[in-house]
Amino acid sequence: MMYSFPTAFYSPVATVTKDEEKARKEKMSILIERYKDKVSTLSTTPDNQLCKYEDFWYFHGFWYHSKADFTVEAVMAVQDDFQALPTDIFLASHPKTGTTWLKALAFAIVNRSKFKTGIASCQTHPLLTISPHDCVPFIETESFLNNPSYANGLLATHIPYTSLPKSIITSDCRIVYICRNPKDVLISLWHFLNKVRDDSSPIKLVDLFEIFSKGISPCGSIWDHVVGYYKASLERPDKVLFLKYEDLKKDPKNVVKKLAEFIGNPFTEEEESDGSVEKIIELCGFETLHKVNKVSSDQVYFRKGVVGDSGSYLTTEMIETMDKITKEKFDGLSISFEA
Ligand code: PAP
Repeated sequence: MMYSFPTAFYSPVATVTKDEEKARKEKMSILIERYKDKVSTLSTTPDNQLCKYEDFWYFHGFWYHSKADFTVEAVMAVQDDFQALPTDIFLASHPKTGTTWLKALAFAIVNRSKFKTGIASCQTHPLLTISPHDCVPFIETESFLNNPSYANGLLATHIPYTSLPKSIITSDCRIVYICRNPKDVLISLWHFLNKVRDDSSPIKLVDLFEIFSKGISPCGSIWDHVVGYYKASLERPDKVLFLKYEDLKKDPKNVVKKLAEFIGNPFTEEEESDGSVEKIIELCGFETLHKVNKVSSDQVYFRKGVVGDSGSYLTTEMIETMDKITKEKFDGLSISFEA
């Protein structure tokens, strides 16, 4: 499932059929109508280079789009309607921090007795034919579509911790959060937006930098998003697991084992010695998923998948600004990034 965005900022994707697009637009209109009074009271972004393409709305301390998926209306609807089950496991993230990878890993771990994970031995694994986004739905999108298909109790969300629907916290659900160096997130987002926008003029990096560094981005600020989940992981370590994209790149085996244990599917000694962990890492690795999704609309979720790519794009001043914000925002917390 490619989640699609009908505004100028994001564009609908080619694989969505006309009927699906029509139904989606109708549901979107219902949500917009439902929340129009509430949204009309919110602050919007001041005029600047990027916001001439699209406004953002400020809701409960974070910025969102309006009139599409992953929007302020979707968050309001999820807050009002979504009922979590105690057995649900939420994969939470700010956009572009490793959501797709985490979805693939969690799905492969939870379903490993049903679907063998060795690429050579089992070509029928869902992840070898469909995108991780088809395997683990976002609650925002599902609520928006009014068509819940919550598979295996695995669900995803980009909603900040403090804005999660109450039942996720009161039901004591487990939450796995993944964060990533904000500089790489900015570059990943910039490439993504320019691929999916239907406006022909590309967004300039300098314009995106300007608002991103002020905390204005979809479900942003990234810094506050990370801090919310990080603090929750300290307060409720048995319920919130905090992961870093960079650690997953550096030491996938240990992180995957930790993830499996946290979500209640630890690897047995036998599995550890028969290479099961490595098979899952290979199945969910960038190379494999990039190849599988090459001809689908979901190819936009697989660009480079490396650490430190921002160094090739950001100016020295931009790097200094971003590093300064990261240092200030994460002051006193054990969150750091090497590059
Ligand atoms: P989303 O929030 O829109 O779902 P998300 O999956 O969080 O996006 O982030 C996409 C990034 O993860 C891309 O990073 P890049 O632009 O710097 O390349 C994408 O390449 C990367 N990514 C996706 N799958 C994997 C994977 N299996 N291993 C490593 N990185 C991955």
